[in-house]
Amino acid sequence: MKVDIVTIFPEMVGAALATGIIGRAIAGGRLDVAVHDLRDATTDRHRVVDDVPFGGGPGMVLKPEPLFASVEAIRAARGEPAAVILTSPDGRRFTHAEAERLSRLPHVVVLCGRYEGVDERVRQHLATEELSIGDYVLTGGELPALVIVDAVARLLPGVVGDEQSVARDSFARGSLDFPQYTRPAEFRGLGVPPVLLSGHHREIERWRRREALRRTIERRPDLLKDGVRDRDDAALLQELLEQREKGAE
Ligand code: 4GX
Repeated sequence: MKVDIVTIFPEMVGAALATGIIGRAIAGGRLDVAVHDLRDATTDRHRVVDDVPFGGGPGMVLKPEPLFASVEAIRAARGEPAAVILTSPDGRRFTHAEAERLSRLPHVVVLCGRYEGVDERVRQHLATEELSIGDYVLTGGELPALVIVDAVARLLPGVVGDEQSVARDSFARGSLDFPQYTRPAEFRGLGVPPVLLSGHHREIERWRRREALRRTIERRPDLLKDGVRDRDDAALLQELLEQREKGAE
């Protein structure tokens, strides 16, 4: 997959992508990321990317010319992207389902917004979609771009070593994760659920599914409504919901 990121802080974005699993995916050629300095697409001596808003008011707005020029240079050098994403608090919420959708595209461009925002003509005539990573205000779109690239890249074949672990990811299943323990079996007097030490794989699997569902009912009941479940999970869920009813009486 090809990804182009347009930003006024290319060093920040480049450094984050060079590290860890994503860095390895880029080094191994599974992910082709190019980071572009928005200022390289300016034509004036001072490399100005922002200006005051028409109509007045506080703050600055990213000018349209450098953003259009940057995407046009990307088109010429790297081909026509399948999506041009603007990171913005006004965007559709970025979720795991959105990550899966993007992971099936061959080439995406991500534009990092800054200041009070971008000229509306960028939103309407350059970006093909706007994505928000959550309802909070950040200082710029660089962290959202990195969040999006990270979540998408780990879905690409061969990026995360264990394919099975990606398929079993909590949001891919529609429930939260089960509790994890590692050695030692007793730590400061705190034990580990005995079933995990029993070696009974079927029972361990069932315990994990029950605990994952219990945690999801408790913390994120909203996830349960559209989750896909097999018959065993449906039965476990029913059982837990009934237990809860009783507990509430
Ligand atoms: N999820 N921000 C972008 C500037 C801006 C405003 C409007 C384009 C349009 C954010 C988020 C986020 C703050 C990044 C405002 N750019 N982006 N920036 N939450 O809060 O994506």
